[in-house]
Amino acid sequence: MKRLRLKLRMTGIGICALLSISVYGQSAQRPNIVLIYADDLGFGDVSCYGAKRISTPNIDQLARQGVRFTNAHASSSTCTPSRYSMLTGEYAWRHAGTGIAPGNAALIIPQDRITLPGMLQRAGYQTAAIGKWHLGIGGPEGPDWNGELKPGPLEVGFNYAFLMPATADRVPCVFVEDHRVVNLDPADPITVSYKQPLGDAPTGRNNPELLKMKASHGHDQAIVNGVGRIGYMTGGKRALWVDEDLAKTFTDKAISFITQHRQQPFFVYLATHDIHVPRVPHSQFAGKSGMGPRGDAILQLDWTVGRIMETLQRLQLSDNTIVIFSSDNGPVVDDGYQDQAVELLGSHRPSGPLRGGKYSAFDAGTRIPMIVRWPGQVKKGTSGALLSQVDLLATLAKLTGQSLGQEDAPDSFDMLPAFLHQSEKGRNSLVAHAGVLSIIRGDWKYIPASKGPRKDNHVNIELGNDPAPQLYDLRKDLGEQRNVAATHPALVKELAAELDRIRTKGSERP
Ligand code: NG6
Ligand code: CA
Repeated sequence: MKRLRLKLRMTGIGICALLSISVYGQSAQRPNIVLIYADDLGFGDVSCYGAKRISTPNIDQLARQGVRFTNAHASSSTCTPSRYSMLTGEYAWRHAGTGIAPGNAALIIPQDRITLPGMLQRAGYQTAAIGKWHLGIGGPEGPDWNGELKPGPLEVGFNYAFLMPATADRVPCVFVEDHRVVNLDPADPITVSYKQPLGDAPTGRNNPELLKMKASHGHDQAIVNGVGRIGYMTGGKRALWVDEDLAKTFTDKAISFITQHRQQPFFVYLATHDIHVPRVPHSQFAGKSGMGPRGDAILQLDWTVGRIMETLQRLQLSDNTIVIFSSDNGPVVDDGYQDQAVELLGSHRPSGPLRGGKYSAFDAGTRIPMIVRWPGQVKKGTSGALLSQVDLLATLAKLTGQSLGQEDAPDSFDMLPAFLHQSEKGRNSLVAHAGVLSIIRGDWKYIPASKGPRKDNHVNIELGNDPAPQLYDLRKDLGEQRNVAATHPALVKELAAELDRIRTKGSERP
């Protein structure tokens, strides 16, 4: 018995030794990783990034205990492409079909591609996707909501999934767990159409009297829980989610996954619905911010962060867990519902000092809050290093000792020293994607001439399009007010050539 125990202990030592094999001179490690990915949260939306009218104590605490980045970017100024890029390490604009996905899109991530969760699975992690997916589900024929929903997250590297399949403003308004719609009554099957109304089911357009929150643009098709949505849906009554409970449901699922897997390394991708539209926060938060549902949703998001941190603390995992907090794109105030976000905004600046917002090529489109906490490993403070979420794959691969092939994650750089704030040196450049592709290199931002509209009047956001090329010196002009392209023709030419090179080469990594 004694000998067996000794043997086991020796094997244990052997395994530990294996786990800390030196990779390029640095030891591979396997901390737990929790990635809390907010939706449409702007650079200026939380108090540790300068918001004054709203207080986000839990997010601020993360920032105090970790590193707060001031020049980190989502790859794109909308959701689907940012998520695609972050999970694959490949800029979404290289891959057709990665625009904002309809609610009945087929799985967008190719199954033969390395992914962030797949790489971590290889490193021995249990991986979960919880919350907003918006990357399509099902084969080329699209999702079978009443049958097996496959392929999906489980086929691209996740061991477990509990999802809102697209967005809360897109049908079907049901949860998907692994391969099935949760709580579906076979006697009441789901029908979804993104083309025409289904029978005589009420719609936001025809029956506005049934709405508890009216649309300001779009969102006038199916009515679910008194909210008009994009797309038509009938059936699945027992499976419908309750908007007020979305945050709690996702947070609880993440907590159970963490609790269940506390003995092994885990990766939880918790993609919150907050603060996307429709903003229908729980009564615990409704009316609490004084800024209407958009502000209340920020408070609810902060609560989610607090509950996750409390759980890690309670399970004594707080020191051995990297917590990453970020957002998929910049902020929008009116994104299609009359929820008083505009009227109650007051002095709050969702973009902080930046120009533009969601959908925009200006910096507020992609520059987002990003905080990394890992006690004892991350140097506390603020970093201005230029980083992209597309780098998470190569960075965490380096951390966990996983090697990447030349073709894998072609735009992802190992930025581990910057990520842990051991260094202030970020990327040399990055490509930001809105309607147009821009390049940021050092202090300079170059937006090529583009034909699109200058402003989206529905959302009241400047899109950054201009028939003339634009060049901004972000060091002196963070708010992109003075276009200096005309006085720097050589630099414009150089940046245009660099952008072209990255675009045509198929990879940003050398
Ligand atoms: C737009 C929607 C907007 C939002 C966005 C996607 C209308 C009028 N607007 O088309 O409400 O859903 O798509 O947002 O329908 S994202 O954050 O998921 O990219
Ligand atoms: Ca978004």
